[in-house]
Amino acid sequence: MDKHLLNKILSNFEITGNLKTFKKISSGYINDTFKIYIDGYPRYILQKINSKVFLKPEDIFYNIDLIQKKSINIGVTLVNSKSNLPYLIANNSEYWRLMNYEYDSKTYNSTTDPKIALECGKVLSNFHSSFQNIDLTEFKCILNDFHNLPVRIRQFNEVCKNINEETRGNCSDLINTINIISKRFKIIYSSSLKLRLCHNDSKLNNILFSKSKKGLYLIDIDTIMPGLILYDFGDTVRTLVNPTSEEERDLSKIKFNKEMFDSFISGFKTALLNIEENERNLLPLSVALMPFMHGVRALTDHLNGNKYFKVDYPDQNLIRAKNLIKFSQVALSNEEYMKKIINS
Ligand code: GN1
Ligand code: MG
Repeated sequence: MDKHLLNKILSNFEITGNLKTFKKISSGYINDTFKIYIDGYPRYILQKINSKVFLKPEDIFYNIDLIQKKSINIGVTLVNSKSNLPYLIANNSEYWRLMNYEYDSKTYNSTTDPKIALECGKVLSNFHSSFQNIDLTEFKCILNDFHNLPVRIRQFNEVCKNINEETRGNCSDLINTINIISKRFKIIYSSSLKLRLCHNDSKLNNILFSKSKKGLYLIDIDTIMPGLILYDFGDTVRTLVNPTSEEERDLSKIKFNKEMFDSFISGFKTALLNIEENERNLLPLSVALMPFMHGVRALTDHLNGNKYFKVDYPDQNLIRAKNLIKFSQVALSNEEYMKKIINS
């Protein structure tokens, strides 16, 4: 994206300052993200929303607006465009948004620091506590069946029907593993669990920290919609207790760091969040569910020609799928341990 175009986009937002420079942020598999420096200081995050994924981007802002109307502060602040909307529509169909950049903040792709785990626990339980009594009926569903595993498995099976023998051969171990493990999660989708307003993408690198490692808030507000606490709990924990990222090819590096889990739970218990018994019983399984579902989605996309996730090289979705499914297995073998800590 060239500087001229980004400048033009920015000129439609209510901002001050002169010399603007841009840095593309490469993490993220969906949107295009840029850090904006003004007079040498990082001041804003500019994003172009992926309209192939988010078919109704205005629904994202509708949900955020509802939250703000209830005077709940989620941390992220959107800058209004000159038409007084929290986004800009450019070239008829491109949705752009601008957010304030939290000065001196940072994110982690992976860490083994228990202090970070403790803070993640606090940030996640505070996020959920603030929505504890919110009326969900008004919120829009941003992405249908986003974390519906049975639907994701159906989509995966559909794609598998159409692959050639060579591809099937290359992925057969992974496909078999998926078919075996997927049964483990049936209990989640047959339980009647409380619907809550969820972040739905609460992985470690979507949690913002101060320089002194204090957890600030969750960023990446695209998928805030009703869901299960399991989705958020599982997504934060999978990225915290695994010392390596979901891009790692060397599967022997994928581990379950118990100290990180313990620390996360200590933080998670600090907020006054009411977790119901049937939710609590399934929290450990959610730590396997989320990487499993992301892995199935990544493999589906790989077999389908990488149409959904942005890829930097042809096998990226396959590498992620292998990594994520492997971590799911590791999490399943730590289910009893997690139960013990959660109930202690
Ligand atoms: C996508 O682009 P990013 O990293 O925010 C995806 C999430 C996955 C994540 C990584 C809308 O999020 O569900 O957890 O990749 N978001 C969407 O696996 O599909
Ligand atoms: Mg996201």
